[in-house]
Amino acid sequence: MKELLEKIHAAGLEEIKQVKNLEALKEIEVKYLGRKGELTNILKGLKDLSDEEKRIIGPATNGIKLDLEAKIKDKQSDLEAAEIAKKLAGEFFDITAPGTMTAHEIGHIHPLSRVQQEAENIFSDMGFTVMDGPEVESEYYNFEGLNIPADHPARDMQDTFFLKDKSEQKHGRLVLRTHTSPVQIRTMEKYGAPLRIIVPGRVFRYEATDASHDTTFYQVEGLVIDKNISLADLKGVMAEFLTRLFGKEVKVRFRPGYFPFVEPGLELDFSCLICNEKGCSVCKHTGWVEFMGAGMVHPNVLKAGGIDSTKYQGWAFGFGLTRLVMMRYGINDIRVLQSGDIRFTQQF
Ligand code: FA5
Repeated sequence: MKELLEKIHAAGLEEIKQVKNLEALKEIEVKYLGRKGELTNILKGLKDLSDEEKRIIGPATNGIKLDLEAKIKDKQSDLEAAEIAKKLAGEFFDITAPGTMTAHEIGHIHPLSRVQQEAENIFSDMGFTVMDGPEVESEYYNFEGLNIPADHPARDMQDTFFLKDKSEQKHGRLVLRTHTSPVQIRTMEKYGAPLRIIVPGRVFRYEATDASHDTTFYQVEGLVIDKNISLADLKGVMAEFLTRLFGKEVKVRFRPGYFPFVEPGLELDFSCLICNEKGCSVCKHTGWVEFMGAGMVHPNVLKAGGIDSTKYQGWAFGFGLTRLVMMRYGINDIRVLQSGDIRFTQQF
């Protein structure tokens, strides 16, 4: 029996030594160590041997089994390493080749921000300074300082969001500003005359929404204060601004309008670029598009801003930036602009 074991051991070692691939190695493993393998059979037959033989053959068989197991494992590692090396030798991996993944998408400027930046650049070129002001405003700056006292019917022109905060405020209750005009007073107080500013910014109105009205939208305020300033300057500045913005000649015209903070007050229209003044649905067949409110700054407003109205005068305007963006890109519903819908913004 002992000789048989030694023969099996030697044959197993030789076969493991000679084997050339993993498949054949697996066969050797089954042949010697499997459930019906040669060594397993010997172990199964131990029960028929004498106690004396059992004591010798049992441990000897187990020793051979462990040895073959270890040799098979080593051989398996060698064969696996050899296979990987062979594969690598046959392959060329070009680490400088461009990847096959599509490039990561990066964001881009929202059309509202883009037109705002263009407007800021054009006005800056004309010598205007770009100013900013708070979106949460006091009633004083939003209304009283602009010549709209509490009992004035003009308060109803702009439905207002009031803040719940009831704490004692120096300048009345807090509101979400309904227009950018409060920054007129703030700038006059801070810098005095002369002034040449624009104020782009977000404003809020408690209104029912439709295709051209939103509760949150953007305006651009303009204010020029100096000696010998007239509405002729306003007409020239706005014609130049719109011509540069649209890249073709734009005409402007005045119509009478009413705002408590200007006197006289007016509305400014520009020539319809869609139909070249022939008349279309956008300009309601008039050839002109309503654009903004404007006028000569009211003496009460100059006074609120600490400016001597006997020495200085000026004009102010306020236009809807959001509606300008709609006109620029042919957007027919204002509500999509700030909807956050990525399908909309991806078009620009
Ligand atoms: C004003 O807000 C004045 N502060 C403008 C002004 C400034 C006049 C300086 C004189 C001197 P108005 O309420 O008309 O005016 O609004 C100005 C522009 O904002 C409108 O022409 C329109 O383009 C835009 N606008 C008004 N309401 C909405 C709204 N709900 N949604 C989108 N745009 C609006």
